[in-house]
Amino acid sequence: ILEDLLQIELPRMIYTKPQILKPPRCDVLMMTPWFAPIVWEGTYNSEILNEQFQQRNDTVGLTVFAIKKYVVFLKTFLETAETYFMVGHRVNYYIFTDRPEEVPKVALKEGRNVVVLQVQNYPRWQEISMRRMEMLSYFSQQRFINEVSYLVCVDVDMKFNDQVGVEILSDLFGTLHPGFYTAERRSFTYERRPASQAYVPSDEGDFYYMGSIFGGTVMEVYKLTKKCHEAIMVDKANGIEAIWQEESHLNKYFLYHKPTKILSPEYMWDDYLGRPEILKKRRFLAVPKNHAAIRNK
Ligand code: 2GW
Ligand code: MN
Repeated sequence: ILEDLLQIELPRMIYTKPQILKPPRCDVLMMTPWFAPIVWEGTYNSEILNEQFQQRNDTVGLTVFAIKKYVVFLKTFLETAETYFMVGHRVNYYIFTDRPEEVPKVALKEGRNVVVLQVQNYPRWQEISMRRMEMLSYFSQQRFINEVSYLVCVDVDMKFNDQVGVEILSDLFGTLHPGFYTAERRSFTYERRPASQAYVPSDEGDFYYMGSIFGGTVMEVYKLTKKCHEAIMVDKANGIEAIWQEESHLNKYFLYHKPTKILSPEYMWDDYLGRPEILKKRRFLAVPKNHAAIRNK
């Protein structure tokens, strides 16, 4: 990746210059203490980022699980991704499902493909959610490593509502949970039982990250998903399940493997939280679901 970057030469571009004494945002944190950017509207220039990325001719993999009834979310998910996700770049959608015949046919733009990966279903929903870590690690080394540079791993009960582009890409990225970005450390819903591998003591923690969107290079996603899966299996052997399943393990992982970029809640919003002033865009939105109807067999 470093070699690729060294070969990039930008064309002449016209844009307003960065202002050292006028930061683009004064209302939000734009950088972590370990120098990872936090991505907010207004803080980056898509033209520059797109030009740099274009020259690398990389493909981005978007992974999504649609097990059992959750196939109903695929149509809107894919249609809105075609409009807003990595526009102008190469994209592979990897759809993990137990119902391949129910994957809708959606018109795709050039350079974009759907790959359906048949996987088994698990009776417990907690298991469906957690087993994503196992399947992502398996397919990362088996397949993704040969096909894409970056992976973006998301929930399917979502829709794109504004641009989500290459500004999110980095070696390892996580996303601020929209319900906790202003919260104190003690109210983060980390796993608090020392018996779990996901345990985080009350005097540690940077942010509370949401499990519904994370990613990075295939190698970093492989390491993350493998480690989380192994921790989940240790918990299982010990008869314990983390409070928020794989999201708890993800939070533990990010505490000790700091993400190199962090997405603001623009990239994971839920309208029941309203429209705070700091939120200039709602790029990726939770789709309201009828829990009773959709979740039971
Ligand atoms: C079925 C019953 C109850 C809960 C989930 C499911 C289910 C989930 C399912 O029948 N089929 C299926 O494909 N899933 C996948 O798991 C699907 O990709 C879905 O988006 C994902 C997580 O389940 P979801 O979206 O219903 O849970 P949320 O929106 O409450 O997700 C948060 O919490 C989860 C763990 O409890 C995960 O960490 C998730 O990443 C979080 O966003
Ligand atoms: Mn969800």
